[in-house]
Amino acid sequence: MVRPALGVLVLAVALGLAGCAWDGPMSTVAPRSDVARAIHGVYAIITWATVGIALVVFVGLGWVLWRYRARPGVGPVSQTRGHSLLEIAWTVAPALVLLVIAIPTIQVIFRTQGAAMPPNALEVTVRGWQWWWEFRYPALDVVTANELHLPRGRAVVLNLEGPDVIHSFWVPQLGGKRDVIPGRLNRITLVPEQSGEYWGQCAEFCGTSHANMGLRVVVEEPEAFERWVAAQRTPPAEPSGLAAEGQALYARSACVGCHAIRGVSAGVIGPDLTHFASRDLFGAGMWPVTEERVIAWLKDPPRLKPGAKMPNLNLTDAEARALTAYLLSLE
Ligand code: HEC
Ligand SMILES: [Cu+2]
Repeated sequence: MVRPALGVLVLAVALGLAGCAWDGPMSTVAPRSDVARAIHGVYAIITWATVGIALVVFVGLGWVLWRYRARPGVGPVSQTRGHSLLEIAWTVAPALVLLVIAIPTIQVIFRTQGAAMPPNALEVTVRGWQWWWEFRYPALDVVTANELHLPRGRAVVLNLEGPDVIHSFWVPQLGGKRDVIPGRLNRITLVPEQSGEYWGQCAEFCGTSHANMGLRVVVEEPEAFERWVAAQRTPPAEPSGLAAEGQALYARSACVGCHAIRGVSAGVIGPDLTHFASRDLFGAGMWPVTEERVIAWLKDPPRLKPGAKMPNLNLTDAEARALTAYLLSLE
C-alpha cells in the first residue's frame, strides 16, 4: 500500500519541479527592475526566516520524538500544565517574527506605490481589455497592443486603466501584480534594469479568455527604443497588389468600426493595427504573426479564442487572404 502511494508522490513532485525554471521569462525569482528586486528582497527575507523557523521546529520535534520514544521499562514522563515563561516566549517570538516581516514589507509597499512622478519618466497608458492589452505612449504619439516596448534604465510610469472589467497587470520579472480597475487609476512606477524579453499575464479572472490574455515586454537599449518609436510613428507603406485589394476591402468592411489604422480608420474597440506586422505575436501573446495564423483568426476569431469580442464576419477565403496580405504589409 505504501509503495505505490510513495511512487505517485515522487512522480507528482518530479513533474511539479520539471515545470520550474529559475530564469524563465515569467520567473518570480529573477527580478529585472528596481521594483521587482525590492519585492524579491521581501520574498527572500520571508523565505529564509521560514527556513530558519522550520529548522528549529523540526529539529526540536525530532529530538523530542527520539528522546521520549517508548522504551521498555520507562513509564509516562511528567506532564507540565501552565508555564509562564514558555507562554511568554511563544507569544513574544512570533510577534518578533511578524515584526521582522512587517518592516520591510511596509517599506516596499510604500516605495512601490509610486506616488511621486520621477523626473523624465516615460508615461504609458495601459488598458486591460477583455482579452488583450492596449499600450498608449501619449507623449510619443504611439499606440500598440500586447507588446510593450520600454527603454532600459529609464523610469516608466504605467497608468493602468480598465475600460471594461477588472484585470491585473503582472509581469513577474518587472513588477506587479497590480489590479486594473474600471473608474480608477492605478500606477506602477519602475525602472527596467536589463534589456530582454519578459512575459506577463492577466492575473485577475476577467471572463472566458482570461487565460488567453498574455503580454510581452521588450526592454531595449535606449537607441533601439528610439528606433522602434520612430518606426511606429512612420505611416505604413502604401500597399500594392493583393495587399492593396485587402486595404480596399478593409476600408469598406466592419473592421473600420473597431480597429484603428492611421490614415485609414479610427476604431477603438480592438487593437490598433497601424503596425500590426511589426509585432511578433498577436491575440495577446497567442500566435505568431504568420499568414496561416492571421487567416485562421480572421475567418473565425471566437473559435480560436473563446468569447473573443471580434465576431466571425463570414469572410470568404479570398477575402481573408487579401486582408491578411494587407495586414502583413503593415510593418
Ligand atoms: C466588433 C469589433 C471588431 C470588428 C468588426 C473587427 N475586429 Fe478585429 N479585433 C477586435 C477585438 C476586440 C480584437 C482583440 C481580440 C483579442 O485578442 O481578444 C481584435 C483583434 C484583431 C486582430 C489581432 C490584433 C492583435 O494584435 O492581436 C486582427 C489582425 C484583427 N482584429 C483584424 C480585423 C479585421 C481585418 C477586421 C475586418 C475584417 C476586424 N478585425 C473586425 C474587434 C473587432
Ligand atoms: Cu484576466
